[in-house]
Amino acid sequence: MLKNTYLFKLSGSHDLEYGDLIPIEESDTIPFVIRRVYYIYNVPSASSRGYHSHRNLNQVLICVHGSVRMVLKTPDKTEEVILNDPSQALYIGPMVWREMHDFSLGTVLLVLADHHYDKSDYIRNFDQYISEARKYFAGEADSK
Ligand code: T46
Repeated sequence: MLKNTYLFKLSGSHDLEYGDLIPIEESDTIPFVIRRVYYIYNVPSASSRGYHSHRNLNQVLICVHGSVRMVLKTPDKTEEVILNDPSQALYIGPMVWREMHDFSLGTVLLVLADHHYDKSDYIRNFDQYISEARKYFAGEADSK
């Protein structure tokens, strides 16, 4: 996967007759203190969302119903991930460009975040993103 991203499995209780339940607990399940939760729904299939990066935010995305195609970018790589399983979670850390496409009808995308909403943490211009991300990832490599 791209730097600052990974997929992981959420464990829970599964029962063919009784149904399924997945608990989410910070530190055990989620690798940060959860300070904000939001969900995205009612997205027309022709709409795409995102087209930005965050400078500092850590997030975990869980598609609790339906399906969405995530396009993730760093300066040198692009990757696509389909989220269509409520027991699968996608971690996205700082400085990863994200786009959301092809929402199926009724999709609900749950997002857990480690900071309150902060407009100034967003980079919405792709050229600006590339410029900041190159410095960010070069700095990370230097510190190793
Ligand atoms: C992200 C992807 C996965 C708020 O007022 N509070 C909030 O916590 C959020 C997330 C958004 N908003 C407002 C800001 C905009 O007026 O809701 C509106 C839609 O937000 P935005 O266009 O940023 O939505 P997406 O779907 O493009 O991006 C969202 C998150 O903003 C972003 O952090 O990573 O989901």
